[in-house]
Amino acid sequence: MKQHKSRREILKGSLAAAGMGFLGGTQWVLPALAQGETVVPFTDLPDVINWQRTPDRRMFDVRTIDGVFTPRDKFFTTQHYGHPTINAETYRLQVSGLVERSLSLSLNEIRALPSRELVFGFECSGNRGPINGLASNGRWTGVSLQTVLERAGVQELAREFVFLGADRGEEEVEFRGQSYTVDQQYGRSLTRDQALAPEPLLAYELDGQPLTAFQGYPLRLLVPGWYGAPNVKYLSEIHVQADQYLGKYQARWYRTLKGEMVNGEMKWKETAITKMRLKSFIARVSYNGRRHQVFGVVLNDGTPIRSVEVKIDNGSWELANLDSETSSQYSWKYFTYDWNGASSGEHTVVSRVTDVNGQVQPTVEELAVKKTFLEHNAQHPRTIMIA
Ligand SMILES: Nc1nc2c(c(=O)[nH]1)N[C@H]1C(S)=C(S)[C@@H](COP(=O)(O)O)O[C@H]1N2
Ligand SMILES: [Mo]
Repeated sequence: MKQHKSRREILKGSLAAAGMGFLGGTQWVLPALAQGETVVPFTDLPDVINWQRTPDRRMFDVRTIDGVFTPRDKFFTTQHYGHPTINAETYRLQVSGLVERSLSLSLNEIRALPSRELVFGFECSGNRGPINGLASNGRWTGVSLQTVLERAGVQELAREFVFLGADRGEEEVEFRGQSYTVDQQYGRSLTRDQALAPEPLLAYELDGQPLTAFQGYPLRLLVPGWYGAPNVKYLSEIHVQADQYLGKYQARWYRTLKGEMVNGEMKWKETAITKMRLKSFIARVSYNGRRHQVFGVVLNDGTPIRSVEVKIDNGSWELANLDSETSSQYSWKYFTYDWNGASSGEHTVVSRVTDVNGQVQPTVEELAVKKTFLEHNAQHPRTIMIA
């Protein structure tokens, strides 16, 4: 607690003093930290990082983390069809298909339903080191999906719940060498069990204020513990059906091809992007005198964490401290490791996380059976230069 406050103060002061901006194409300049705390440069980063290449894709600089929640204007973002303009007055959430009563809910009607808060940090399934900028942590407010579905009444035959955004575009659908161009909305689906579970939230606030256009104004689905793609923004329709939804962003664009040994035979499985794989990464190394501190982030599906360990160069794995401020189930989590007596020169620093089921974050070698690049949760050694 105390440690975080001081880090926040330190960074706020020094970033403001340096007049630093983190927007489009700005090169990151190391902040001169106050109170003797200095950031050690990573040597595995490109010289110039384009944090916001387009309005639709913005990375968060994890070296600047200075509190539990990512600031609203720094929250990472990515979307496929730009930001649709939605009029809050005429906006309606449609619930249709295999329900007892179709619904058409205004924002006020949605806000009048019982609300709850959710602390949920997630990453895009394409997030990876060394930058790891497609991840953030938020405090969201909204209504349980369950509450809305109970109001509509779900029919016996309902198996698949399709969530469609108001954003749309032309997509090519390939079929046996032929290609058809059709208009499509961003869409994702949940099975009956997933949709009727208590966790999913229809969120209308981030950090106590209406969602930004980047984060899906006016309403988005959040599936706690899952990757970014299922968290449908600009949510305009929930369609309940019996057959499987095979839209592009459900079945094709977001999937993983991975080998798995079954009865001594390698089976190649293609799977949808759902729960976040167990991951930790090092976000920053700083020093005060000869005391160095390694600071990092853990993301997973909400399974409690047993430990995080840090390894310097070819040393042994050493236990890191898990931060209690980020201990709620679906928050991303912080860890720190105090490293004494670091010598000058280049060093390699790596972290690995283990959950209470004994699952350990894999090494790059162990993850080699994964062919496609999404869900890359391997341990990531980083290099730093100590003066
Ligand atoms: N409507 C809509 N929802 C969407 C997307 C999109 O393109 N359209 N992109 C998804 C992807 S791939 C990610 S990683 C997250 C990003 O959420 P954020 O912009 O709030 O960080 O939104 C998801 N929800
Ligand atoms: Mo994503």
